[in-house]
This record gives sequence, structure tokens and C-alpha cells, in this order.
Amino acid sequence: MPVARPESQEPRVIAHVDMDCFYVQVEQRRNPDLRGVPTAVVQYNSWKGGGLIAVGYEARNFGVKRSMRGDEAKRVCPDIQLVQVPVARGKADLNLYRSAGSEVVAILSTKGKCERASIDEVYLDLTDAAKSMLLESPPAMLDSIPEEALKSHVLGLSSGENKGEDDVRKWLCQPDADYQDKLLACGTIIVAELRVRVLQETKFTCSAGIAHNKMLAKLASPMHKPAQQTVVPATSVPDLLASLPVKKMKQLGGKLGTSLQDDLGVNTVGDLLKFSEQKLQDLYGINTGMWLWKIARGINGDEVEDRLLPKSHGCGKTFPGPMALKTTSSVKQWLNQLCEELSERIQSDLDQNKRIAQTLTLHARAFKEDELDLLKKFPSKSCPLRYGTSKIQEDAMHLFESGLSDFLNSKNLGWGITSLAVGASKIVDIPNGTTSILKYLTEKRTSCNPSDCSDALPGEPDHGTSSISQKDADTKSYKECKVPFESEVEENPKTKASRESASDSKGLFDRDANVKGTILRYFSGGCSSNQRSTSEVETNQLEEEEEKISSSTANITSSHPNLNLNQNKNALSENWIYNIEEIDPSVVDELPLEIQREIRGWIHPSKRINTAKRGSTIAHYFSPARK
Ligand code: DCP
Ligand code: CA
Ligand code: CA
Repeated sequence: MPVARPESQEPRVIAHVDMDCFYVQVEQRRNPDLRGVPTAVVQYNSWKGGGLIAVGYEARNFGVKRSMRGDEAKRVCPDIQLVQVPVARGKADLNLYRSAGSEVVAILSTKGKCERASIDEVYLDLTDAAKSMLLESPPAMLDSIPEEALKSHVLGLSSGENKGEDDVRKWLCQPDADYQDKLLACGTIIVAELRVRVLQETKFTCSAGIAHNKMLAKLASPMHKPAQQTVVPATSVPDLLASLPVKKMKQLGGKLGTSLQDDLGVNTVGDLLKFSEQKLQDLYGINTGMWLWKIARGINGDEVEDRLLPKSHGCGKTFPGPMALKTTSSVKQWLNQLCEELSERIQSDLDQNKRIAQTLTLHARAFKEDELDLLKKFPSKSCPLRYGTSKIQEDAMHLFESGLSDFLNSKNLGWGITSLAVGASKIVDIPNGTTSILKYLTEKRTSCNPSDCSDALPGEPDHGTSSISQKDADTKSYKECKVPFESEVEENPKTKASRESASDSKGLFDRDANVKGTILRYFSGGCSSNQRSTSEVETNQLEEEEEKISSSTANITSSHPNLNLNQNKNALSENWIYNIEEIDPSVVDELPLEIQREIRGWIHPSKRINTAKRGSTIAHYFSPARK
């Protein structure tokens, strides 16, 4: 249920930036012949021409929609170019799009706190940048206002929305504006400049919403697409919300929105103004009631998180109709593929960003012979994540078997899997100084002198300081103390290459009993008791660990929606939580549609207002004539 966060008393300037027809733009940059031509990106599945996942604006003009398949798109737009999403391991490979998104984030994050909200969108907190601009070079003092800023759509400006550049100029420079509007004007210019930079440096266009909070910025960014920006002054909020259908509001897309419509006759967010806070709290509880009262007034205290990296990683594949997987061995084969990709991604996250994922989750969609059975859904399952492709594969298979057993209610029934996905979540930074801890562990194994590395022995998190810098530790201590990595049973060559090129810190996560009392404690959550070693040199320990894993089905816990599950009560000394809030919307986008629908049911994401308009400075990139 939604909770109202306390809002800051000081006015803030928040932007939401979303790339236009993102995958299409990435493909158009790869192949400039596609520029200005109706284009769509299709899924890896040739059935009826493949499902469309991104549609360019030229194709939208012909009525092509994302819900169509390639064949249908060809019917409504015979000239459409259908580009197949890149493929690896028999499924879509989104790395190209992910890294294109990172290029944009690198630019947008230069002006303030930046939260990567999905593969193609970010929130920015530009309050400080706007305050500095207001002090040093307010809009009225500028020699010229950037053209892109003058193209902004300022909601509520005079009677119409976009009264032309002169009106926007006046609004940006008005001397008698209140402080929050002045800050917003600065934010408008900053965002326009950022968008121009994004276009110059990446060749991608984006659209933006600029407002005093995240909720309003997110509502505004799709209002004028592609390649335009929309500003929401505080005075325009009542009109905006008065016409906003409740179901379009974040967290009102599901049951709560339906109840507001059916039980209270509330059709727009503004209709909520009729109800007192007390009444809403009586009806929906204290938190939700307060949240509803606030959103009716456009109040939202959510902070922009300082997060450029995803909260989780996930990959999945569907097996529609006759392709359904009906044997454990076929599930295993596909699960191995998915786990291989997941493993590569978490390894590279570890190498590049020094972050580790703690929870492995398996989602599936399934059918079974006994339709009368009460448990219709295949339960999602989670367990502590162990690094190493073969371990992830093994654990995912355990999770699958556990889920299947629950799903079938231990009956011997026929079944089929129509969708499979694995995810890695609860990702945490390795604290500063951890390299020293790794060095310590490594030394213990190699009989190096521990005193060399005793400056940051493991222990409590606040011991995580080191006199050795991260770089020094990587280059120096590993050279000194490096031990051969105990190889995986079936290590992926790519993983191996990336592992060998980096510090071998990750190897420690799946091999050493010493880890349990030390480094994993750092990362909370008691994962350690479910860690297993495959080290051939540690037979005793392996046996001991095998015993533990044989009871790991007891550790495997269902992750049903809407619950923060307190898991592994019996098996783990410390409990750990699988939290719905840890699911990253960008990762959900990457999962098979069937699974997306289920997860979206848990997290109630927002839907966008579809009010695309055309024609502006950056927008001319979409004019059909351009080649
Ligand atoms: N995507 C996907 N499957 C979905 C939704 C989106 O694979 N069900 C991918 C393709 C999109 C990208 O994510 O290009 C971003 O999604 P958006 O919803 O932001 O849509 P677009 O960027 O394509 O278009 P718009 O200009 O409307 O934002
Ligand atoms: Ca987009
Ligand atoms: Ca988006």
C-alpha cells in the first residue's frame, strides 16, 4: 500500500527524463539508413512477425502500436522496417540498450542527484543547480535563453498550454515570480541544456517533465513527446490533477484505483479533493488515506535516490503454446541459459561497480492437468545467491523443483511451463576497505603474513576503512597474495575471461568457509549459512556444506506478492527479507510479458498519459523527411 513520505519544506526542482522510442533510436544510431523511416524493434520470436517492443514515432503516425505483431504492423504500414532485437543464448540480449542508457545517464547525472529509474529513464534532483543558477545567472540576466528552453510547454501558462516562445520567455524571466517558480524556471533551462547535450553526444532525443516533486515530473514527461519538455508550476497542479484519471496515477492502476472509482465515484485524482483526510483514512487506513489526501493536492515527498545502477538484475523467456516446457530436463536446459546470463551480469556488476547481489529469485508461469487445484500460480521462490554460474544454475533448479512441488501440491500431475525468469536482487555495495578484507582472507589461504594486511581486518561494518586505497589493494595486495581460483565445474569461458581480468574478489564469495564469519557478515542477511564451496581442496568442508544444501529446500522460501517475507527462519541464523520494493521496474521491463504482468500486479506501476504532440527544436529529428 502506498505511504506518504514527509515532503521537504523547501521547494525542490525535480525532473523526469524519458528517452523517446528508445530501442528504435538505438537501432537508428546503429544503422542511420533507418533514420526518418518508420521503424519498430521486434522481439526474438518469428511467430506472426514477432511482437513489437518499441515503435518509432514515424511508424506511430501510421497507427502502428506496441501491442501489434510484425505482420499486423506491416499491414498498417507496409514500409515499416522491423529490426529484430539482438539475440544471445536463444533470447533477447538487451546489453546494447542497457549501455546506450548508461551513456545518457552519464550526461544527465552531471547536474545533480540522479536516479536511474528504468532502462531509459531517470529522475534528477536539480534543486542545488537551480539555486546556484538563480544566484549567479538567473534567466533574466542571461544574454539569450537557450532555444530548447523556449520550446518548453509550461502548464497553465495563460489560458492555453503553449502560448509560444515569447510567453515562455516572459514566464522564465518574470521578475515578480515567487521563489519556487523562479527555481523552476532555472530548472527548465538546465534540463533543456542537458537534453541538447544528450542529443549532441549520443544522438538520442528524450523528453522531460520538470516540477517540484517526482510524481508531478513523471506525470509531465510523456505529455509532449517526442523530444520536448513540460513544466509544471505549482499553480497548474489543481487543473492537471482535475483531469487526470485515477488509473493513470502511480499506484492507483490496481485495486485501490478500482475501489476509488467503484466505491467513491472518484474518476480523476482531483475528485479526491472532496474527501477529508479523516474520511480517506477511515476508508483506507491511516497511511493510504494520508497518501491519497496528499496526491489529490499534488504533494509528494519521495526523494530522488542517488542511484545510477539497477537495483536488481533479471532475465527470462516465454514458451508460448506448443513451446511450453514439459520436462524437468528441458526446464533445466533453459534455466541454465538464463542463469548463465544472470551470472555474467552480476559478475560484471561486481567487477565494474563493486556490488554484490544477495538474493536469487525464480519466477515461472505454469499450467497443470488438475485445473480444480487451488494453487493456480507457480509460486516465486528465493534463496541466498551464491556467485558462480554453476552454483546459480544449481540453486535455480532447486528453486524450480521446490516451486513445482508446491504448485502440484505434491501430486503426480502433468504440467507445462510457459515462462521462466531468474533475478538477482538485494544488491549492496562492497564497503570501502573490503579489498583489505579480501586480502586478509586470501592471505590466510596462501599463508601470506596476515600482518601485511591487518589494517582493516573484518568485523563490524564500521571497521571498513583501510589505509590501502581500493586501487592499491587491487593491484598490490592481490599480486602479493593471489591464490589460484578454484574453477567452477562448468565455467563459462566469457565469465572466466572477465574474472581473470579483474581482481578475484568474487571467487571468495563461493569458496571459503572463512568468508562466512567475515565478509558475508558484512553484507548482512545471513547468506553465509547457505553458501557452498565447490573447492576440491576442501573436502571436509564440502561435505559439511553439502549437508547444509541438502536441507536447502527448507531454506528456499516462497516469495509471494505483497509480502515482505521473513525468510529462512529455521535454517539461517539471521533472517533476510525479500522485499517487493527491491524490484527494479527496469528489470521488470526485461522479463517475459506474462511475468511482467504478475509482478506489476504487486508493485502497481504507473501508466502514462498519451498526449503526444509534434514540432520543436529537437523534435524535428522525427520529421519523416529527415534522412
Ligand atoms: N520495452 C520492452 N517491453 C515493454 C516495454 C518497453 O522491451 N513491454 C523496452 C522497449 C522500449 C524501452 O523499453 O524502447 C523503453 O520503454 P518505454 O515505455 O519508455 O517506451 P519507448 O521509449 O519505446 O517509447 P516512448 O517514446 O513512448 O517512451
Ligand atoms: Ca521511453
Ligand atoms: Ca520509459
